[in-house]
Amino acid sequence: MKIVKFEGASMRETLAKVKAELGDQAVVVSTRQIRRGLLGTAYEIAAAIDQDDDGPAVPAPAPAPRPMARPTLDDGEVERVVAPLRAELRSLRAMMRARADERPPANPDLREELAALRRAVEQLRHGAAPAATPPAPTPPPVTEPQLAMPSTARVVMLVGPTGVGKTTSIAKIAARAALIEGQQVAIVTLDNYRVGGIDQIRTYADLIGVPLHILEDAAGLPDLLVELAAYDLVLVDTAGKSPRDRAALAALATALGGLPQVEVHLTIAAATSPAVMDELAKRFAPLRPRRLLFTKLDECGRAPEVTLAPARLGLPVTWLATGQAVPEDLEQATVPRLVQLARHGLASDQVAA
Ligand SMILES: Nc1nc2c(ncn2[C@@H]2O[C@H](COP(=O)(O)OP(=O)(O)OP(=O)(O)O)[C@@H](O)[C@H]2O)c(=O)[nH]1
Ligand SMILES: [Mg+2]
Repeated sequence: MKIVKFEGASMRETLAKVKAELGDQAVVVSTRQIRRGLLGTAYEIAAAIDQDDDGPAVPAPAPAPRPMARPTLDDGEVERVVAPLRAELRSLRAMMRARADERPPANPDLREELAALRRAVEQLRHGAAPAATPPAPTPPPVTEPQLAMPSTARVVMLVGPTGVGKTTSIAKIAARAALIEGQQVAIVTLDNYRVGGIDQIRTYADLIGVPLHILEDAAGLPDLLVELAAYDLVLVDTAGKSPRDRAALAALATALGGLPQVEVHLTIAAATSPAVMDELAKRFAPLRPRRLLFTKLDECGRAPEVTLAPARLGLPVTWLATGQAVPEDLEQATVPRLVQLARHGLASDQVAA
């Protein structure tokens, strides 16, 4: 495997260089904006390519057989393995309790995860050897709400309060899809009244090289989506809504009522308090959000709400925005990552690095 770095004036140009030199088999491993001169910027892409001269690919070695169960473990060893499981169990229990009264948890995957952890702790207490790694959770059925779930729709709309990072997140998602994954992407904005709102998204669309459609009125969305049917991904940006914007929210809800294909993501800053998150979920409920997108993880320490809110609101998390840089500061949410951020925050990455 060889890693080669390329530079260019734009992402598109740099990507073209990667393709010209390494061909279609190259895999982009990182992208970043770099400074050139006092005011100039350029883009750097690191790409990886398999090298033939490394010799023929050898099949991966078969996984080592699991160690045989040992009859006993000393107390310290049991404690070392049990402690993180016990903490996990506690946080899952707290999550369950927060979900509601005495009813059994509605989410079967949380229930399964909890049961698996309980079994693991019991096993260790009774002297069985620990598995090398915790048992892999069974893949979740896509119809049930989970803590984390990737976006599955062709049309994605971000909604949420003012200034939370909707437009920046749209730019990050668009840049990754268009420039790294080679998808045909279009951006639509409904943010037509805020001064500078259109300029901001237009700048991003021009830089990424994707078309931007400005909609005056949410009622035009169904026709526009028909027009954009050939695109792999259509990202719809909306204006932040204050509680006074009830009319705009109602108009958008009406348009969305006939567009079940639009996957609405409620975008919230990770440091938002549980009470405010619940209030936002209520306010945006008419838009029927199907996912959560957490932003500004770089601005908070521990972020317990990134695991608690999805369980409480019944909405899985798609993406996590971890800073202002486009397109770097965006991650696909996974359950282990959410648990890590909930417990230790983003700063723990630097400690671990
Ligand atoms: N620190 C940090 N800042 C962010 C993040 N995402 C966005 N921002 C910044 O937050 C500010 C507002 O971002 P926008 O993308 O314009 O927010 P918006 O939700 O589109 O705002 P409105 O359209 O006014 O509702 C900008 O300065 C962004 O650079 C993030 O993950 N971390
Ligand atoms: Mg915006």
